[in-house]
Amino acid sequence: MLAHNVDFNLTRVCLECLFASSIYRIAVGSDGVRISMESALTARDRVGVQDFVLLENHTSEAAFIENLRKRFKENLIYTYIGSVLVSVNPYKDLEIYTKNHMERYRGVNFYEVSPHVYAVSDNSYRSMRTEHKDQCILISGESGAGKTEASKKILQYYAVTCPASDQVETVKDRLLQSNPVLEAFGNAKTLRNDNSSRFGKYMDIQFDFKGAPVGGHILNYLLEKSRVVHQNHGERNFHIFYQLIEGGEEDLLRRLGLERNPQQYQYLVKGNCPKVSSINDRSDWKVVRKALSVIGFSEDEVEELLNIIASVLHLGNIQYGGEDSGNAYITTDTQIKYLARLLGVDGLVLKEALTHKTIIAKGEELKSPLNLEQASSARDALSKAVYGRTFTWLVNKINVSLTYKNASVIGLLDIYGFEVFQHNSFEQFCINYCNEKLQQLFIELTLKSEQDEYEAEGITWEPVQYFNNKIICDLVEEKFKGIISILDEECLRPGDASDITFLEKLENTVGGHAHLTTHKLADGKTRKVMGREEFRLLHYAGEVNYNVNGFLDKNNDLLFRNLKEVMCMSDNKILTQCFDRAELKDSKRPETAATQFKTSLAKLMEILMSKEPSYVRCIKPNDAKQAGRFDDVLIRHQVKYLGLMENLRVRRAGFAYRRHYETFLQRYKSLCPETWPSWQGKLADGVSTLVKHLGYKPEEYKLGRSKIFIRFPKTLFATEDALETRKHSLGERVTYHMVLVD
Ligand code: AOV
Ligand code: MG
Repeated sequence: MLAHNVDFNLTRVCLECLFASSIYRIAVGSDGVRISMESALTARDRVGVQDFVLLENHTSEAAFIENLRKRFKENLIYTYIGSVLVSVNPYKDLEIYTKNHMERYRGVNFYEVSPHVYAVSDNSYRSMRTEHKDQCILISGESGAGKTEASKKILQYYAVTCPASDQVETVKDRLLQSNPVLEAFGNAKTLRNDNSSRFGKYMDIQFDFKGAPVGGHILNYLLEKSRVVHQNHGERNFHIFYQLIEGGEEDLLRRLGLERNPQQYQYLVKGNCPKVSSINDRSDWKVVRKALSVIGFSEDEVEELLNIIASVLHLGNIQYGGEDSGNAYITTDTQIKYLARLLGVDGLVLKEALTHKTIIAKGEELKSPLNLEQASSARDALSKAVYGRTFTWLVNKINVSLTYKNASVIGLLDIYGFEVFQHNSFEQFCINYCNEKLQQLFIELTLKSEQDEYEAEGITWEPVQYFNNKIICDLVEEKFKGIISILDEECLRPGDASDITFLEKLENTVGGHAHLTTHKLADGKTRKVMGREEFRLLHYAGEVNYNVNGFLDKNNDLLFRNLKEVMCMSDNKILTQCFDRAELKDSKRPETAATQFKTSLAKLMEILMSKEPSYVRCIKPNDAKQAGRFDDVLIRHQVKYLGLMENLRVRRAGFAYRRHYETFLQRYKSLCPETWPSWQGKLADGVSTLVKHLGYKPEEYKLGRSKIFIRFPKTLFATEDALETRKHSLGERVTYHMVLVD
C-alpha cells in the first residue's frame, strides 16, 4: 500500500525513493502524483540500492563494490550506510547541486529522499534546532576523494536554505568567500589532487535562535610550509603565487618588482609545473581579490598582504656566494632592495641577518657567520616562517570578521587526506598521523560506541570484529616511546643528533613493533624495497615508507634570533602582528612542530567528541582524476581501510534509531492521550505506554536503560507522519513530507 502526505505547492519534485525491497520513481506535480513503478527488480539491478543496509548479501565486499559501481555508472555518487554518507568523486560537474535540489532536501527526513550531502547537512541542521545539540560533520577520505568539495557544498546549502536578513547576508557572504581565500593561500597542485588542501581546517558555523547563520570560526592545522621553498616534480607552490603573477595588474606587479613569469622565481620552478590545465590562475586571482574585500580586508591590508607574498618570491631569488673562508655573502642586491621596501625593514640589517646567526649563551649575544648551506636554509626558514605566520594571520582576520557569541554550532572538518607518494617526508608523516586519529575517532564514535552503548543500555549485542587502529596512534604519539617523542628527544639532544641517529633510535626503541619496520631486520639483513634512510609504517590505510631526511629540521622549525629581530622591526602591519617582540624575550625553547600538531589534534578530538557527529566518507574512483573511470582495485582498497564493511555489519546488526526517553517523549507525547500534555511517572514507562499506543510491534523496538532503540527507519517514519498529520489537523505548518508504507 502506498500512503502519501504531500505538500502540493511544490511544483515539481522528483524523488527516487526506496523502501524495503522496492524502488518507486515518484513525480509530484501540480497535476497530482505520478508514480511510475519500474519493476522493482529491474530498477534495483540498474541503480543498486541507496542504503547498503538493504543489500541482500550485506557481508559480501564484492556486492558492496558492485552496488557502488552500478550507482556510479548512473551518476548516483551518494549511497548510505545507515546515516553515514558514502560519496564517490565523479570528477565531472553533475546537475545535482542546484537551488531546486537544495529545496528538495530542506526539512525532509533523511530516508525519504535519495542520498545526498544536502540530506546530511539538513539532518544536522534539524538535529541542532530540535535537539539543541551542537553538531559536527566529519568528512574523510584520501587525497582527491572530494572532501573539500563536499564541505563547500554543505556551506552553500546552509547559505541558501537558512533564514536570512541583511546582517545574515553579510555573514553568509563572508563564510562562503573565506573558501577561495584560504584555498589560494593554503591549497596547491599535488600529484594526487590539482587543488589539494595543504592545511587542516575545522570550521564552526554559528546559528542564532532563529536558525540563521550569524557567524563562524575557523581553526587551522599545520600548514605544509615546506612547500613554500620546495615542490616535488609535477607539483606547485601555493596557488596565490601563480594567481598574483598571472592575474596581478601591470602597475601592481611593477610596484612589487615582479615579472609576469613564474619561471623567474626559484620557489616556483622546483616542480617544473607552472601551469595546470584544470586551473585558471588569472580568473582565480579576480575571485580572490573580490573575496578579500567581501571579507572586509581594507585596501591597505591587501597591499601589505601582497607585499609579503612578493617578498617571499624575492627571498627565494636571493643567491649566495662563498668566500674563501667558507662564509656566505649575498650576490643579489636588487632582491635586498625590494625586500627592504616591501617588508619595511633596513636592507643592511636584513642582509646581515641573512648571512649571520646570533644566539644567546649565558646571557650574552654571540654572532657568527653562516656558510653557504646554513645561509640558504636560514633564508628558507625565514620564507617559511613569514608565509606560515601570514597564513595564520589571515585565518585570524577572517575569524574576526565572522565573530559571534552564544550560538548553536555545526562544525565542518575538512582536513588533508591520507597520502602516499614515491617520496614521503615529515609532512606526509603528520598528515597520515592526522588521518589515523580521525579514523580512530570514527571507530570510537561509530563502531565501538555502538557496541558499548548496547552494553550500557543492557541490550544484547552480537560482537562485530573490527580493526582498531589505536595501536598505530599509540605508536606515533605515546609519551616517551612514541615516534614523536623519540623525534623530539633527538631534536633536543645536543651533539651528534641527526636524522640517521633518529632512525637508529626508532629501530632500538620500537623496532619490534608490528606496524613499524626499517631496512634492518632483527638479524641485521637488509630488507628489499626499503631505503637505508627510511622507516615504514603500516597505517590503517596501507604501508607508507617515510624518508627521515629533514625530519629533525622540519620538526625543530627554527628561525635564527636575528631574523626574528628583523621581522619585529618591520613596518608591515601584518608582520608586526606575526612577529611579536615578546617572543624574543622568551628564552624557553618553542615546542616542536610535531608536538604542537599532536596537541592541536588532541584538542580537535575533544571538540569533535563534544558534538553530535555525522559522517561523509569520500572515495576516489581512479588515480587519473578522470570522469567515468571506476578502478576496482583502488576502490576496494578504500572500502577496506575506511572500514565500510565493518560499519555496515554493525549497522545491520543493530537498530537504526535510538533516542533518549526524554527527547522521544517530548517529541511524540501529543500522539497518545495518556502521555499528553505531560507524563507524570517514570520516563521509560511513558515511552512504553506511548509506543504501545502507536502500535509498535515487539520486534520493532527495545527499551534500554535510558533510551528507546528502534530497529527500522519505517517505524519512526510512521510516527513522524502521525505527528505531521496531527499538526496539520491543528492548522500548524506542514512541512513537505512523504511516507511510503508497505
Ligand atoms: P580532497 O579535498 O578530498 O583532497 P577535493 O575535494 O579537492 O579533494 O576534490 C578533488 C577534485 O575532484 C576537485 O577539484 C573536483 O575537480 C573533483 N570533485 C570532487 N568532488 C566533486 C563533486 N562532488 N562533483 C564534481 N567534481 C568533484 V586533499 O585536499 O588533496 O586530501 O588534501
Ligand atoms: Mg581538500
